[in-house]
Amino acid sequence: MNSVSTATSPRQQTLHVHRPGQDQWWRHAVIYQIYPRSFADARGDGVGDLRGIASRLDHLAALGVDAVWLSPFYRSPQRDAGYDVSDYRDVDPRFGTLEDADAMIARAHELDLKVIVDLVPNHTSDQHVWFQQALAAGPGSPERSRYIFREGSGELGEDPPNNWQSSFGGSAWTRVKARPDAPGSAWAEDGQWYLHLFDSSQPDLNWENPEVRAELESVLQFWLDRGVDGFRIDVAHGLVKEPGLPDWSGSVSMVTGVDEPPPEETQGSTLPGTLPGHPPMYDQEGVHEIYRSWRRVLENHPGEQILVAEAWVEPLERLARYVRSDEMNQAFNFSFLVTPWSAPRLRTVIAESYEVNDEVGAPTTWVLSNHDVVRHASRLGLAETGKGPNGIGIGDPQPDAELGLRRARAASLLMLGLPGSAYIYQGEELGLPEHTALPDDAREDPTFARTDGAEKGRDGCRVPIPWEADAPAFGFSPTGESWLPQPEEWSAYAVDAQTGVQGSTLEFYRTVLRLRRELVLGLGSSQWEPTFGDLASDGDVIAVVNTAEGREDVLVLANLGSEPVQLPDGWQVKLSSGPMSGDDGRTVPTDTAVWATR
Ligand code: TEU
Repeated sequence: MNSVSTATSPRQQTLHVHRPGQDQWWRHAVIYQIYPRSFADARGDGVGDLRGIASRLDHLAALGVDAVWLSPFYRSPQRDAGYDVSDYRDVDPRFGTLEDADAMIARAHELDLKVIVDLVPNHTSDQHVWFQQALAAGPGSPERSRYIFREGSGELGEDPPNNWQSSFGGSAWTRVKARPDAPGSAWAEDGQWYLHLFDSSQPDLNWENPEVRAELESVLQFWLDRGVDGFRIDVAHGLVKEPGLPDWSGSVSMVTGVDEPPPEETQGSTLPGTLPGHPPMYDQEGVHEIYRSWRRVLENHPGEQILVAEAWVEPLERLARYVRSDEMNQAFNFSFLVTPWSAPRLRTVIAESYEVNDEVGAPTTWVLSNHDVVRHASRLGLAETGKGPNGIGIGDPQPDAELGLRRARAASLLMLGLPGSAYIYQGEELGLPEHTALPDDAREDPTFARTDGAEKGRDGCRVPIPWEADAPAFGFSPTGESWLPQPEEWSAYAVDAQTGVQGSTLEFYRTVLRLRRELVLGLGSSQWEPTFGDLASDGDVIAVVNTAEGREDVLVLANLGSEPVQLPDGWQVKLSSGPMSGDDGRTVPTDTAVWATR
């Protein structure tokens, strides 16, 4: 039984107590994720770029966010939309130049927005000079030891070294000579295999090699010197693998985390302190030492830059180990993101999030959407809520758009009323749904091809966003080009179609963020509102009071039940995610959230 959600005494009602001095920007920032391919395209080739981003940053300043995080814009063959980096110190020509990056960072700072960039340390692109050198140099060379090359199993080495599966489907190993599109001369014929937890074009780096460690620290330094305010660390739980690379027949797939725990007979991890059946490629003890040394790199730099862990690690207690005081500053709260639309389940994850993060003195974060998952305006409109499928196609069960949006607005109001830092994914402020009818031949996510179409993949949440209802490509590009087709109905979601329109999702987010900032909700303390008694512990209402000295208390209440509920006495509505009901406007309908003050 969870002691927090069944609490009865006032003391046990406490969720989180703000500690004096813990007021740094990243403890309460609202961070907006820009997906560069799909934000704004200044050049008109259908792919978003850095000049496009710089030209639209005023929208984000007006929205009221504190920081932006940009998915990778480095030089890359774009086999995994930029998460396959071939040069960490250059901008891909599709996105612009280093000068464009400098100008974009400068413009953001002018608007008082911090800039967080994405660092991909688990793997490089196969077009990275290191990997090309590794192929050319052959087995046993120092060049190969920057990656994870092994001899195959089987009599002739014809089988992969172990049974690991790629998160994108298929084996996690590719044999050097077997690769069909090998760039000729540099390609070796020695028959070794290399490890790739993702696409075969994304070879995993060998983090046992000091040269790899030194190189990535120098990359951090490079971007710190260009003025960035932090790094989002891709696959932060994956860098170190268990020695010996033991077989593991569990499956780890995109979005879902560990899908299938390994069967009893499987050899799992034997490391002390790891969980039974712990995947030998994830969340190994050795990763923490890396983040401790990175923290030192940041601390030696003037200003206050941060590290954010993208780590699909459960339970939350394990995740909190990434944000101990000498490691990273924040970790994405994916446990919150994947929680089904259920008040008891959400209450549990909210309580646990505070418990584990407070234990290590880190801020809790909240996130509902990103470039890897079905947008929450659609996910919450599916018959089964929760982590959702990896993409939705024409033949799949379709979300209920109206229900999804109603719940999405309620979920966002709940999330943004809670102390901690919160993430917004581009387009979510427009109430944008997933594109659920993309033609298969437009799909680019490697998961689609690697699973033979069994998973539709992540393209549906990556479609270029609409700015102007009546412009070509809805103002995404001046020419009307768009690397993925946009649904016609998206004109209604365009920024200009919602600006100044009362009740629009955009104006709703603007108001929410303005109030959140005015009341400094991100730095509040929080407790369960006791009025609901049993209802709050077992029922369909989530009710949290966000408090701070010197300002009014704010009740953050969400009704996930099928019956309307009354606002407790003494509270006055400040803002709601949808229309209130009842003669006095104090009734909270189904799938509606409210902020109230007293
Ligand atoms: O995603 C990584 C990711 O989601 C994995 O951590 C996965 O969920 C995990 O293995 C399951 O436990 C990041 C990026 O966000 C994504 O876009 C990239 O495709 C991927 O890394 C590879 O770089």
